Amino acid sequence: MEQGETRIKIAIQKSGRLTSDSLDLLRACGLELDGQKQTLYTPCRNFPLDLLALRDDDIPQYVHDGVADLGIVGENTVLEKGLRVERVLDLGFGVCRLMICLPQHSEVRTLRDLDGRRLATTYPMITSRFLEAEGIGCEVVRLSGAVEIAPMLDIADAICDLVSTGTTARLNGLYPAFTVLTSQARLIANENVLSDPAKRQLFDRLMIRIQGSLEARGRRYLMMNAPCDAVDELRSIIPALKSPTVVPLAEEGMVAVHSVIAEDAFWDVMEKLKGVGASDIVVVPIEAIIR
Ligand code: PRT
Ligand code: ZN
Repeated sequence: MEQGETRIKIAIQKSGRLTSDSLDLLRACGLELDGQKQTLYTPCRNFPLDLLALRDDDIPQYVHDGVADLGIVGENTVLEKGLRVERVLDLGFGVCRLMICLPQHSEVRTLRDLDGRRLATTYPMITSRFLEAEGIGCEVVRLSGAVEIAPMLDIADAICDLVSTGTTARLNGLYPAFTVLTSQARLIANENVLSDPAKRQLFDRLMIRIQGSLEARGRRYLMMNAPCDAVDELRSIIPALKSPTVVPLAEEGMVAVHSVIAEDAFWDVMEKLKGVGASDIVVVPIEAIIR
C-alpha cells in the first residue's frame, strides 16, 4: 500500500445472510479479498479498497458518518435507520419481503381490520410509516428479536417481519398477509464520496466492474454452427439473437453464430436450434459484460 494513496472502504455484513453473496460479488469484480478470516478490516491486494465487516444494522450509520465510503446492506435496514445515504444500486440478492403476518385463526381479514390492534416488529420505523400512510391506528410494539412468538405470548395481535419462504411464519402458526416492503441487498454510498474527485474516480472504476458483473449474471455465451440459410430461423427462435455475430466457416454454406442468451432460456430453445440445423452448440459462462 503506497503512503497517502486514496483508498475506498466498503462495509459488508460480517456474518449473516448477505455475507457470501457480497463477497462473491466483489470477487467476481476481480478483487482479491481474503474473506476467510472474517476480520473487521481486510485490505484488497489488487485494488485500492478496504473491506470492513460489520453487523448489518451498523452499516447505514458507518456509511452515513463516512467511516465507510460504501456499504452493501438490505434496503429494509437502510429504510429502518432513516439516515441519509446515496442509494446507488440494487444487487439482486437478499431478496425478501417485510410482511404483516397474522395468526392462522385471526379475525383480521383486511388491513383496515388492524385498526386499534397491536402489532409487534423489529422494524418500527418502516411499519409505523406504512400504517400511517394507510390511515391505520395500530399500536406498534417494538421488539429486538423473535417477533414471531409475540402473538402466542399475547404481546401482539399481529407481527411485521421479514419473510422469504414463509416457513418461519407457518411454523409459528402465522401466515404472511400484507406486504409492507419488498427488499433486496443494495449498494449504498456516503454522499461526500461522489463529490470527492479522488474517491469518485475509484467509485467509478468499481461501478464499471460491479455493473459488468451484474450484467453477466444469469447469462451465458452461446456459440453454434449452422447453415447460412438457417440464420433467420435462429433469430426467430432466440429473440436476443437480433444482432448475432455471424462468422463464415471454412466449410462452404456454413456459419458460426455467437450470441448472449439468458441461462434459463437456453435449455428451452436448444432442441429448436438443432431442429433448424444448428450443430456443435457450445454454452459458456460470462465473467462480465461491459457496456
Ligand atoms: O448479525 P447481524 O445483525 O449482522 O445479522 P442479522 O441476524 O440481523 O441479519 P440476517 O443475516 O438474518 O439478515 C440480513 C439481511 O438479509 C436482512 O436485513 C434482509 O435484508 C436479508 N434477508 C433476506 C433476510 C431474509 N431474507 C430472511 N428470511 N433476513 C432475515 N430473514 C429471516 C426473517 O427475519 C425470519 O426470521 O428469516 C426468517 C423468515 O424466513 P422464511 O424463509 O422462513 O420466510
Ligand atoms: Zn442485524
